Amino acid sequence: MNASSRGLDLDRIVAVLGEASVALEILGENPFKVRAYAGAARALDALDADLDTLIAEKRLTDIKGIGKGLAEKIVDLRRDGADPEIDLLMRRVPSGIFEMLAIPGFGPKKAKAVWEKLGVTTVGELEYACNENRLIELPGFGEKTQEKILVGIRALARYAGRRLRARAADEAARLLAFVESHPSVVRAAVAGSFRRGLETVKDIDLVASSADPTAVMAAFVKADGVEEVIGAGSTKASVRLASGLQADLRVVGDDEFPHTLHHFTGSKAHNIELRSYAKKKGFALNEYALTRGDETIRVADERELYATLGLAYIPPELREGHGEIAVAARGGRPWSDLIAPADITGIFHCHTVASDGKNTLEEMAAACRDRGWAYLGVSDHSRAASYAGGLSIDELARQGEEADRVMERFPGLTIYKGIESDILPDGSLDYPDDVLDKLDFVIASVHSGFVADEKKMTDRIVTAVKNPFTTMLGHLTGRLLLTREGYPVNVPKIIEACAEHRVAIELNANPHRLDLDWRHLRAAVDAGVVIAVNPDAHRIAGLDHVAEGVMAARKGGLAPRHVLNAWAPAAVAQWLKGKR
Ligand code: DGT
Ligand code: CA
Ligand code: ZN
Repeated sequence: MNASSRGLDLDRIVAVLGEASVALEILGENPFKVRAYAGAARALDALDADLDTLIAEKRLTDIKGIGKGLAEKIVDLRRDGADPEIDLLMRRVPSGIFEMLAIPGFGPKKAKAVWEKLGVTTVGELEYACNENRLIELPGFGEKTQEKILVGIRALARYAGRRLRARAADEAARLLAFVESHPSVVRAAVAGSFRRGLETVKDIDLVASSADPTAVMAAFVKADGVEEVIGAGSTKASVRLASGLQADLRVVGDDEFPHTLHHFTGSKAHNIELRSYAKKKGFALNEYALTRGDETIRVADERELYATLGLAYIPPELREGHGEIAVAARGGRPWSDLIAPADITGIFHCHTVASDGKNTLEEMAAACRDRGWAYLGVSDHSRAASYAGGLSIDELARQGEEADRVMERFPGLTIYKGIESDILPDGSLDYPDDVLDKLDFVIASVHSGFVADEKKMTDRIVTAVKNPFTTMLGHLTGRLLLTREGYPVNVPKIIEACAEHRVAIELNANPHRLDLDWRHLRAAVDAGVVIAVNPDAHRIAGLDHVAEGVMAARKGGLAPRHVLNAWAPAAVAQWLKGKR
């Protein structure tokens, strides 16, 4: 028999049978069937006869381990490239599950457990679940396994396309320090989407000035962590780092530096708009220089570049081509008032060992004090979140007493007693009113019962916003960056409801979330909604995510006055009281 052009070759057939066996195991099907598929895959893999001959002579069943049913499937795969029964089977298992199996030490049994017990169906969700300590509770797992899985996931992520900005930060800093340390380098900076504070980045762009670019290039391609040199010319080098990230370095003369830095900071949309604006003003702007007629205009830095063009300085975070040039040209808001990490006066949304956090309330309190913060809003999971150790009414009351004790030990630190309440399917909160009434604040979040119906989801959230006990709305869309789209919701409608009912909106600062997206923040604050930059910390280190959140807030153009936890502590206290 001659296979049609759609038919699979032997290797692919082996792979399909192997995957089918895994799918059967994950679905909990008959173990004999699981083994039959795996056995057939192995037998074909070891085949030394010609497959097409065996098929033509109907001798497939002569192979040990291949029965009549499987022989028919192999014929289908060889002839049509597919088999109906295997297709049906594969459709029952989310494709992300198979990607998980690439994690070392993570087999079908573990995949089955996390899918069934935690609803995890992608590598990204699995990573998130590990970070939230969800795996240690599962039978057959433990702290060590969880840690191993995390290491495995990082290894997998090495060659994926984009990555979280936070994941590139260490390497960006290290490479910048390396370039800056070169004796001939005058100035150097990280550019690109990283500098603009975008939530994900494709690569690391670096720009440097030097009188000896060749020497800088030669050093750069030999830097620690460089695994492969993709290209190296006289002014540009591209390398692949051991982490899988690509890094590009451009080296120019120091006169050109502000222009080159500006160009490679982008964004492309901002660059294109700025060039056409410059042209209208009689200038010509490119990546090396600003000129007017025959005259080359030297600028010391980017500030001078914008000033020369008659524009207010536009910080990198705002250079997205979202109308910022028009604002700067109108002499509109100068962005020197953008929020910075030092403006943060305290934090809300912090978990402890009482639910699924790693540290005690006391440890979290000490960490907040160490960071110079005046208050900590503790909000463990509510009782419906049984998978996350949600608090019973009694446990919540005990945490309140614990908070009082801890506060005595940390004078100057206020602990606001709160809860991260699940928004139940009907939009109600997870405790009776008299329990909620005793709390200082309530974060209402959707954690389960995601539905694809935008209207239903929006109504559910708006119902929670209308609840007089809701103080703020947690991670509004439920997205996980690079992993899972948020559930469909009508964000403008929710913003409107929050404005009307004086509910703050969280900017969840976890680098996987950064939810609400910065692209919506402007509309929220323009409607009068207050934003809370919340770390959603599950351990002490998680508190520092607040810096990522502040970066996203800057991209949204927010000033401290727009951000609840950048207000003076007394104003925060008053706002919370005003809600009640
Ligand atoms: P990424 O890498 O996808 O996270 O985002 P970027 O913005 O870092 O993009 P990248 O690395 O491709 O290029 C860096 C900057 O170079 C970009 O922000 C603006 C500038 N650039 C790149 N291509 C063009 C272009 O075709 N026209 C203009 N005007 N600028 C460009
Ligand atoms: Ca880039
Ligand atoms: Zn949380």
